[in-house]
Amino acid sequence: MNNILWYKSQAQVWTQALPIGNGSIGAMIFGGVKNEKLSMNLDTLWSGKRKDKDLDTAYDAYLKAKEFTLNGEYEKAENIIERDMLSEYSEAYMPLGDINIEFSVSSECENYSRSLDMGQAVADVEFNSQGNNVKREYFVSYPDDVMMMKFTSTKKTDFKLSLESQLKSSTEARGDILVLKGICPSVAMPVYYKCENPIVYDEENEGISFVSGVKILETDGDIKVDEVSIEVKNATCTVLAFAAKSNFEKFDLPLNNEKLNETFEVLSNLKDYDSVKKSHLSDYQELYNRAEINLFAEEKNIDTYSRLVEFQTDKSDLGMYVTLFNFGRYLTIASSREGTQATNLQGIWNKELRAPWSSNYTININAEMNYWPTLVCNLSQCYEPMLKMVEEISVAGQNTAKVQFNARGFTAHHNVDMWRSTTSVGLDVKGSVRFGFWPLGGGWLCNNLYEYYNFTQDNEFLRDKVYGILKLCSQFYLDVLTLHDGEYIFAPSTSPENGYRHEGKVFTISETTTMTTTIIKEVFINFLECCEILEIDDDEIENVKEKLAKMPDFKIGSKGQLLEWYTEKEEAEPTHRHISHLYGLHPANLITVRKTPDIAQAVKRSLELRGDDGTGWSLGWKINQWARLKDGNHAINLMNNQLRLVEDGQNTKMHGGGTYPNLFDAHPPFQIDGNFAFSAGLAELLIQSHEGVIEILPALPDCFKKGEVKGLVARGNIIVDFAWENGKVTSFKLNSKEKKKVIVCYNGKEEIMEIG
Ligand code: FUC
Repeated sequence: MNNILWYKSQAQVWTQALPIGNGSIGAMIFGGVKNEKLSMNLDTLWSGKRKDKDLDTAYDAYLKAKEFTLNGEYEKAENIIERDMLSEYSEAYMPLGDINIEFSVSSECENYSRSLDMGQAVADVEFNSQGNNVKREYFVSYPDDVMMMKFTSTKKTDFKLSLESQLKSSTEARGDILVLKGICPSVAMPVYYKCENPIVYDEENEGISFVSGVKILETDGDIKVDEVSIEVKNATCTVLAFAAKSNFEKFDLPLNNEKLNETFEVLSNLKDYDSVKKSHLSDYQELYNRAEINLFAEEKNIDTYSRLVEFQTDKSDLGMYVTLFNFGRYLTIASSREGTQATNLQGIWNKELRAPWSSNYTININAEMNYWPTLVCNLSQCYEPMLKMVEEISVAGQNTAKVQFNARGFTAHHNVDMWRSTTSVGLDVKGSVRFGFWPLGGGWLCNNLYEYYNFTQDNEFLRDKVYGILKLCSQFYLDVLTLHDGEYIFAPSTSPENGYRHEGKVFTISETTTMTTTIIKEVFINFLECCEILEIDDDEIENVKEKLAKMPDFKIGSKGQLLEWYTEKEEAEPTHRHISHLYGLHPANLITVRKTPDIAQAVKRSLELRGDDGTGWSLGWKINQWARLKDGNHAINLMNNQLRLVEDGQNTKMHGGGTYPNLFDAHPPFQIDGNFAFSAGLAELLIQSHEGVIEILPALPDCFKKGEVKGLVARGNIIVDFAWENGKVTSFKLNSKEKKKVIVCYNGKEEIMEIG
């Protein structure tokens, strides 16, 4: 059951529909009896084009803002940043369109079930309508790059399939293929930006176009394809395939219309349904079956919605945690594969032209969070799109570093897109400095980059990619650091996206912030370690060492909390969803319970003061934080909060995050990061390896009485299997391809072991 989501009725709204995907093509399956709807996506459909958005006024403004900030004139600093630094917004991720299918069955039916088998990445809809047993099956294959649909029925059935899109589009018949062609807008403004024409198609500056098509592969019925639909009559079995391609090639290359023909190549090269399914299963299961968690709880044989409803009052269904853990792994494989785009705020599933926050990459937490479970769950191949994004940003962000800061290296602020725009956004929005000005994005992305190395130990990748990117990132910070009262700080700074009170007003700009300092230190430390491993005598090493030694220490405030800003300030929102100042504990490892117990205690105090509520991703981050504090019972409270049922349209105004009926994370609205943070958090309760020690059951919650784990990965490229009962590890196995010595910590003791 922990591998299956199933429902007793068709989805009425998108957050009840079931997601499938191969990293590139995404579909949300509604499972309608008479009227089926599949809401489709393609990872490369974004508005706009590559454009230099950095403002020429920015560097002067930065120098003035720095001076104002260091003089305590925060208001002047914020005003000048907003006026002269904050620029145009990132582009937006676009929905492709819908496949609508009308069947000649009555909408009255019996024994309805709609399911997603995560063990196979196959979705099914089954029911009996007036004696007609109907089964529909859907999956998206990565090897064949298509979505397959198979409709079977015991009685002859007719259906009519059509395609529609909110994008500027048209349909046509091309032989036996129904084609939907379209184009993305040249401009798509974020929903929070009020203007008269938020969506603009500019013929002079055309956006990305796409070609998608549906083809009948097999049927025993009669077929008619015209320019608006595919009709099949008297069929008991029909197989259809959907393919889609855009003309996007790479962020810095022109659009390439030749790529559009690939849709037809894909559709004409397909083998029969069974072969496509067979290669889909072997591709998918090779990844999904690598990891497994079993909590040996009694399985409830009820539908997923009822299960979630019951869970609100009865937490005995421990399998719910495992199901959500598996869903995060499933979503990783369905949304991020080699060669596809990195997962955005909604993974690859978005139905709106103006999606929340443009469904872009928000890198002051969200995009990085999407990749937290990938490595520990042994899915390093699915990490490739993230690595590619970091590499591309390290190229594109050099302009932002130069124009805004007159610095070497690269930087990125909190929003980036498929075009790798790295500038600070917020043009014409009062107060946008709170989120828009945050040149620490490159640094946080380097955490993901370096973690990839930590887990995989891929030395070639370290030498060929990581080293160069870390060096560029270090150079940027080396150039912007200022000596102030004997310490190197990056002024001005913000702490995403929180504010503090000062002389009766709320500000976000500060001399520096704890997050800023922590991220820069982490970049420097990783750069030095990288040079050491590769035995590179880099000319920046001395400079990095000197500045690192004079950067501010963590500071503890009057309530025992870790300070968020340069000096102790009164927080404008004490329970703010971001916990940026705690970055050092997680995802970084500058603060740990072993190495820095006092600071870890201050983190704990800060978490207590922030409280156990928040948006979906905020709850997810806090799960991981409590896990690193080795407090599994507290983490479970947050997991339970994350499993709060949220129905479509429920807006809880930055608090009360939870889970939608289809198990998508509810910020609300839907945002996929929380799903990934949950999976990473569950793994973090059971195994940790960030302190040079492999710790088994570092934060076991009391309610996990008995369990078994297979295939989780520890840093050092070590696959770990173990079992426990009543809080004690009963067996474990460490698998490494290479011979190495490791320290293992379990049942309160530490052992040095030789493995491999
Ligand atoms: C940041 C967060 C919001 C949301 C958005 C996409 O601005 O503060 O909660 O996640 O990104």
